[in-house]
Amino acid sequence: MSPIPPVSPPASPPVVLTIAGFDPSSGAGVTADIKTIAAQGCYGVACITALTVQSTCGVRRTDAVSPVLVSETLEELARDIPIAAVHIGMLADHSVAEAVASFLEKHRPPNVVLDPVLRSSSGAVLLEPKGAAILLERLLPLATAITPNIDEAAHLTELSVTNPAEMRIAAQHLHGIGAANVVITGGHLDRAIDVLGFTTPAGVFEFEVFQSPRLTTTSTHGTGCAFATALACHLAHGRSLPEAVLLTKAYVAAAIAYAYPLGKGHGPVHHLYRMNEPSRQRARAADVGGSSQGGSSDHN
Ligand code: PXL
Repeated sequence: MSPIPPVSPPASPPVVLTIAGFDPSSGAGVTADIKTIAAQGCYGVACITALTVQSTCGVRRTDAVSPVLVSETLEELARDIPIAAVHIGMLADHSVAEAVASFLEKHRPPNVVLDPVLRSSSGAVLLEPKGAAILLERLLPLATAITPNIDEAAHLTELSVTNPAEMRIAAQHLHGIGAANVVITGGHLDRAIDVLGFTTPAGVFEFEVFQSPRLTTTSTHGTGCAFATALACHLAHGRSLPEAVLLTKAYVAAAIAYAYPLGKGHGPVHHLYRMNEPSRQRARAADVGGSSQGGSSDHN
């Protein structure tokens, strides 16, 4: 009988850190982000910046976490685990934004995707104006990419942002104030148009426009979080920005298309829709039946 070969541990996936608020309905915020991260084949760790009281019907209340707790959480994670990418979502107030900025300035983690979350779609303030100033002055220059939607782009640039031409101008403006790369998401337009302004290896700021049909649905809660978090994951996998945006857009479109009804308001997207794909179900059934050689190495 041949000896049993030593079992080597499986390769660890890239670790993606999400720094964001807690949405108890798990459509947005850290619990949604962990699902998005798992769906891209990465391992998610999280630092909660704020608790919110909300459901699919809207945000009722937000309470920022103590900035000391945020700093200690980030330092604890950074001491222990190599971080391949960071997603930054809701920051709630300026003291939390400052704690996050100090962490980024000290550790300079790679692949930082900054989603400038200012308000919920129900209109609740998710970052007060003093916090937005910190975001622009200290976080934006440290981000690999910033992912405002058209409303956030208009707010940050004080420009009108209602069509692809204005999206380009706003992206150029954000680049001018220190953003290396900018993705303005236009899910609110007639077609789902995203404009990527990115710095080429030769140092030139170029544009690429991504278009897809607009999906008619009420399951849109957390699409911004899913987009920014999936983008961080694709960068963690080593993909270029244009490729990462393309893959991210496809993921979010499918997560919207596969969403199931939940709650009385705007339901969540189906972050883990890939678990229901027939080929994966067959692979899992084969695994359970013991007939497989150990299953697929595909994490998605
Ligand atoms: O989608 C923006 C957003 C981000 N993070 C948290 C939220 C929301 C919107 O409600 O609650 C925690």
